[in-house]
Amino acid sequence: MHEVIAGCRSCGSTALEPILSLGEVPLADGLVDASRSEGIDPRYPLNVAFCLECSLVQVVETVSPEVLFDETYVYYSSFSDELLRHSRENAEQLIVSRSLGPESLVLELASNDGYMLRNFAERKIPVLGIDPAPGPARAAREAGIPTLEAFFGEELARSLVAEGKRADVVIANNVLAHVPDLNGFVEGIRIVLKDDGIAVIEAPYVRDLIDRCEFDTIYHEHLCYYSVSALAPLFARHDLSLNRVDHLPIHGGSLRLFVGTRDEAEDSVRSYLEEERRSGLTEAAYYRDFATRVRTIQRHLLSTVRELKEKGSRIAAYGAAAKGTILLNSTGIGTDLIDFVVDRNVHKQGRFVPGVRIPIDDPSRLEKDMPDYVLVLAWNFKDEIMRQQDGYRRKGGRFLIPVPEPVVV
Ligand code: JHZ
Repeated sequence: MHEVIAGCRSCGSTALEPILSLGEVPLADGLVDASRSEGIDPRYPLNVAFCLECSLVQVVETVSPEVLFDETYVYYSSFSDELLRHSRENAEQLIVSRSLGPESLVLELASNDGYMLRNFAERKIPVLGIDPAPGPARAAREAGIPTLEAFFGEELARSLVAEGKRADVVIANNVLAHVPDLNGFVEGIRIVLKDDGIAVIEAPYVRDLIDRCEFDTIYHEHLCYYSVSALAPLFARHDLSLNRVDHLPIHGGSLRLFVGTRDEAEDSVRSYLEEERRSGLTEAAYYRDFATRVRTIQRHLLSTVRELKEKGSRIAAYGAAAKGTILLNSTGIGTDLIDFVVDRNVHKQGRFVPGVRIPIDDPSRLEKDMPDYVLVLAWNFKDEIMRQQDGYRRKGGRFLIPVPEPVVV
């Protein structure tokens, strides 16, 4: 059902130092349909290692992408206003900075439900989305965004080029972490990119993950956790140049990378590389206390939730996020402590969080049921969620934010 890598996903070195084990957990986005409620949810070991050669942090187990991104994959990007705003701003900047128009082509890898490409399509800029998950790809097509339901890699890139499709802009947000054939994916970007084109790539920043103990963002979909130091040699191996790095708050802290076929590296790249070396991010020692800090947070969170429950509180959770599956299962918070989870994504409602089997409902249930506390599993969108749930809060409801350390607000 899963494979264990023989060497680093980027450089191939076998010098991999284990840094964390989250035990055996279900697939983070494998939400359980009511019709499957009889069965047992499959669990897979989840172990993280650091490559002593190229400093890439990675999960050593690979679950087949065909299993992860099948018909049951119901992550739709369009349910967060903040993500939509973030994507629109990015698109608007690119339209101006790259002078995009009717002759251009914007290609998005992991285009999901068309949340990003629609910003270009609205301006009559030709777009093509590529996404392997049938549900989101269908939603994108229904919204008028041409979308290929496929996994992107070297082969698909070559066939696009053979059809005369080379991109002025390749967008790859939250997908570089998801591909088992990392080198094939990056090679595919180089193949499909015009000589003067640009690839704009977003991925969660490993430094934020480690420093803020965002352990729940580790799961089988996320195979790699990137630093600039690990990324630069990956791109260089494929004759691509990392030309600019931005650090953004989205998803608990992400890197936005600007990559091209020409070496036009700005100062930001050099300063990130220097700063990462200075702070030790390229050394195994940086990661050695991570597992202990994760256990401390998990223990603290479990005891906080238990104490609230023992005092007679009713507790719900917000956000059937992938990271929520990991947080609940790896911490041991189940239906004994949490009554239900709410989520705006209508495709998630009526299903269950895998493993712990907590039912997922519509957010309007919070104000109706008035649980005493809401554990915010989508803590990366906590401001948006608390704003949206102001009614619940004003009636006396309280929120429990789990990371970087459990706090009631
Ligand atoms: P969200 C996702 O992970 C998917 P997840 C993926 N694994 C990835 O790579 C990372 O992002 C980066 C809901 N919600 O986006 C929507 C509301 O209901 O933090 C989502 O189901 N109301 C590919 O799933 C969930 O919460 C709201 O107001 O961990 C958030 O999931 C908002 C803002 C969200 O990431």
